[in-house]
Amino acid sequence: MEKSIDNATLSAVENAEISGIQTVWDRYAAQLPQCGFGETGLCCRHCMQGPCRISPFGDGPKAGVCGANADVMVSRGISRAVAAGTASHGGHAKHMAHTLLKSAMGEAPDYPIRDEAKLKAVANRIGVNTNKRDMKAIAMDVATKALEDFSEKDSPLVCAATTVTKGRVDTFLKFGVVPTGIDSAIAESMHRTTYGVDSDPVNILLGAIRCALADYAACHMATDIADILFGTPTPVATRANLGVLKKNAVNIALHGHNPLLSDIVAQVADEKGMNDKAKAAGASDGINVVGVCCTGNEIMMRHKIPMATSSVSQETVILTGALDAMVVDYQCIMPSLSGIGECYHTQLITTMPIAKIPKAVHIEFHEATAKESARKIIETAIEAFKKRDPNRVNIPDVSSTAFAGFSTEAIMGALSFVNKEDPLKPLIDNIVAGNIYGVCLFAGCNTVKVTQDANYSAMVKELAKNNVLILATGCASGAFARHGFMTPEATQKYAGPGLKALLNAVGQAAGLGGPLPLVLHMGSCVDNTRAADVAVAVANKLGVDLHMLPVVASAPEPVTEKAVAIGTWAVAAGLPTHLGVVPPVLGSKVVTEVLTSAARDFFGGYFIVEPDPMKAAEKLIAVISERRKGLGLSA
Ligand code: MSK
Repeated sequence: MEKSIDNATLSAVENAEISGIQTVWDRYAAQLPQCGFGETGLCCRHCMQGPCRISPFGDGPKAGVCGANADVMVSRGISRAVAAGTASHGGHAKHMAHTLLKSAMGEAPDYPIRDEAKLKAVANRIGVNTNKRDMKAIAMDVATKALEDFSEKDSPLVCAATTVTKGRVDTFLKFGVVPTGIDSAIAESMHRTTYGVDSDPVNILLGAIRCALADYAACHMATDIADILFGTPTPVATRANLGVLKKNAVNIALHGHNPLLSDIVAQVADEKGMNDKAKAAGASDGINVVGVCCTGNEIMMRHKIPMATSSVSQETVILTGALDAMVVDYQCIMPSLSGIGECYHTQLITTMPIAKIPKAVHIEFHEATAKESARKIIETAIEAFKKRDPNRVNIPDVSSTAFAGFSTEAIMGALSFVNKEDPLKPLIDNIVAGNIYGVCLFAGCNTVKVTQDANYSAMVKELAKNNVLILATGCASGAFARHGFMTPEATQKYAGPGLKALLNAVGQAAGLGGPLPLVLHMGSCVDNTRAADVAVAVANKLGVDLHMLPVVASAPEPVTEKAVAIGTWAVAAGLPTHLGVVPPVLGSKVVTEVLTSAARDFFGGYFIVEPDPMKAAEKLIAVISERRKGLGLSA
């Protein structure tokens, strides 16, 4: 299997091979064949009488020591993955909410409220009085209400209940999956899946859905507060891929998820004093900040900062020999970065107390002294630059233009150039007329288990050809950005006639002089809720619920537990959701059947597991066709 279809990735990996440096692909090869019990979800380590395992072929024991059968093991395993994903998004969201509170209390001077309109919109939505109140008072109440969503309370989470359709709320109430606290939902999932608690696989899965809806609330909260503190994204043009590194600059990569640190580093990197220091050290182009993974998405859409690469290829940025510092916050950061950094002059810098890596320099980040930390980080990178070996610099000359920053507000803004009074009308009219056949949200990661980016590339071409409007977040965004799919040129090249006409009409009306990009960049992983907001607005306008819309989701290369949580809430929201990698559930017929079929009877959404990208695109088009028929539209 080819490692990647990205020439920049392949070039950097070749550098590694020449230098005898192991990458993620080598470590994957060393793991093969991977454990068949684990791959099918049939191993359990939840107690010390284990580990237990059940053969997926039916030979050997039919249950673990406690009597947990295959259905119990698999449902408990997947439920714990959802809980871990929710804990990650919950931790991120809580960090944002605490910072908003500190900002309101005057304890975080580097975090002023940058988007007052968004603050008021969120406040009005969650029931905070905005009438004649100052921004700090409103922010205090918004942050307090957000933080209340973490512990158990006797009403649904405001960040979820106020952002979905009435029909969804009724469905969630009917099946008893309304979470009453983000942290309490995680705790409940861990409790019910521990030794000797819930052993009904369907009940366990309903618990997982309840936890996944808490994940949705956390994601929405994180996005809302990021917009309040750093501004709601608007479209910007930038570049993506390793070619964005500069030979004559101090190159700093910001990697992870939370914009609290990266946004400040991006601001400080623009300071003249910092650039003068870099130049004095011999970097004639000053400081060059680039992004990796979702932190990369956050700074790309708010600061036009170029994206170097995404998840699976994160090591390649160091392998160019031109990276002076890799600065990480939390999530999706490979521990291997420290060892690879040691093979070069690259300084790995950790910043969060919960995410330290041995041998990295730890510059702990605090909101009260954010700019001070950012300056220290940049000075550390400048010191590392002085140790760079110019003979080892090998930056692949590969990068693509990428337009980023299509927040919900930006999409509505662009549509309002076509119809000021009723911005959704052009979108809905085109869906009804069949010019837009349906909508697909691409989300999720890159994985070593498939050729990097191959699924994304094949699927987007096929769907766009069939007039499916494409939205993207997370490392899916990174893949499309690196391959030039986030450009007007890609629209001209790949869009079917109906899709091309709409993207062109909106782009022209918005004064872009050409069409909108083929793939609309909506942000990081937590920003999947931006896409949900668009779908909810369309559903409300049409007077239908989400499970009736010709809208689908796809994670062609999922990796993390966060992706499991997001996929689960997408299904609960009523979306048919494609996975390009088989999750560890095949050991249980009951779990496989619930996730791929029965979930549809409950929520309207379900998982479609299809590793072949062309077949996956065909299946998604068939689902869209079925939904169109259900709405009485041409199929
Ligand atoms: S960074 S969760 S590898 S999308 Fe959000 Fe990428 Fe997946 Fe992490």
